[in-house]
Amino acid sequence: MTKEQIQVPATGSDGEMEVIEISVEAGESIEQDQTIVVLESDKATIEVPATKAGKVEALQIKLGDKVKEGHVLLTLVCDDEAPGVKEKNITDTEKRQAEPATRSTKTETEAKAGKELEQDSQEEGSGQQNKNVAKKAASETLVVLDDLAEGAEVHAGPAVRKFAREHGVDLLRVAPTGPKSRILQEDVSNYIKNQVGLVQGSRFDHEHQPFGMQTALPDFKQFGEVSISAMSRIHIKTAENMQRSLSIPHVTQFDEADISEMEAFRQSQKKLAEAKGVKLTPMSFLLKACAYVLKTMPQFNVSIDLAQQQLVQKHYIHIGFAVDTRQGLLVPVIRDVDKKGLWQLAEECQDLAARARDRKLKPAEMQGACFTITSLGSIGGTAFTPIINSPEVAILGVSKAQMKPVYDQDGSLQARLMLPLSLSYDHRAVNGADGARFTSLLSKVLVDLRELLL
Ligand code: CAO
Repeated sequence: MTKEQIQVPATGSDGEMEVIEISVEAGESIEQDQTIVVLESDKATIEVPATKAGKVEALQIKLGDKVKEGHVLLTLVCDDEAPGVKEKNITDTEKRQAEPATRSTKTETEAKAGKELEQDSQEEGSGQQNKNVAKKAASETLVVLDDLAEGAEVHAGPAVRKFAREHGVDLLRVAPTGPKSRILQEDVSNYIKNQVGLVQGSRFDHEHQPFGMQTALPDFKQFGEVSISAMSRIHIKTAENMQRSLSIPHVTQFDEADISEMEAFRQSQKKLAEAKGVKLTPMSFLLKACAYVLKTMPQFNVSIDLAQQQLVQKHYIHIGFAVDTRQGLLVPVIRDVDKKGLWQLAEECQDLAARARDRKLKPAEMQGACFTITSLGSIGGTAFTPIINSPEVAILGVSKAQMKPVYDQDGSLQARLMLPLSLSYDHRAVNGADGARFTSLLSKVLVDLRELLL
């Protein structure tokens, strides 16, 4: 057994540094590279790691002390085989397995092992070494963690960590924008700004935090083979929009419409459709029916501006519809749907969907929608919860129509073609009763086409 004194290392700072954090206690078994104290100079925050593993015999400093290079921080009792340390680690691991750790436990463990000695300006040089240390700690703690984010690594310099600590920010929640996925101070600032914005109801700052509360990912290679590819621009844009829409309080109202008559009518028009070179699918009927309901219930044709505490009522009816393309989801918009007939809607729908798939849509053709329809009807499923296309306040999801046994008004059982509807709406703009009224009216209109055809 030997005794080691751990001193303030060369930091590049001539002046005194204040002890702002003591990360270990007398009697504690510590590992090599674990942070023992955090010092603050007038230029930077420096985390001092243990140069060896061992048991802390005595601390030679206290909080607020002013120290310089060479100042003794603590005395360590070291053993070449460090049995005490091993024993302590096993006990700790067993204890943690018995009681699942919280995120803060993980953050603390990871933070301790991943600390860097040098100042922020010198970080990149020894980045790999620190990364390895952090990796080691992360894999040691993985066993006790129960979600993906818990296995994640955080790469951030001491000043950034201190800044995050001071503001109560969990770095696992901050999207890094620095080189090699490092979290910069401005990432933490932007995260705080976004959180404050969310609480105060103002807009999300997408320019600086495109994916909002993105948590750092674990190294998936530790679980098996992976390959990495870049996201397409459309995919990135969709992900950003979805993230923005996540802050909307969604409610989804489910309903069914009996479209047996509508389908009979559609089939009766097939020959004419062929002659016209147009495909008349349920989509044209849905567009027309939604336009009718939006006109009848204008509370669904608004956008809310919480920052200004205003409702923007639209007096036009433009409806977007989701198109599944190889590059990702696109939402072209059909203008003035209420003023167009079924054939014109079918033609426009077909043209826009084809150009979306050929990447020939102009940006203006994907703007200005009041409402969106997303149809998975040709694919399958019985219901889903569509995500509102902000700043719209509602979206209709349509699933596959199925023949079902339904009792009619006389109580006799009939085979009817039922279309599942899933309406998601923004509960800040629309109340639940209106949500149910919307789908009831929509079903009624789809059952009795006279409203649409007149
Ligand atoms: N129930 C049963 N059958 C349906 C249906 C429904 N709800 N909707 C469409 N169909 C049928 C059509 O009638 C057509 O059959 P017929 O040739 O016998 O008439 C067949 O399915 C194929 O239709 P389609 O897909 O070519 O045309 P569409 O107008 O129904 O849909 C479009 C067009 C662009 C909406 C669709 O092709 C598409 O891309 N859908 C996916 C949208 C999507 O990905 N949404 C998810 C967004 S959220 O992640």
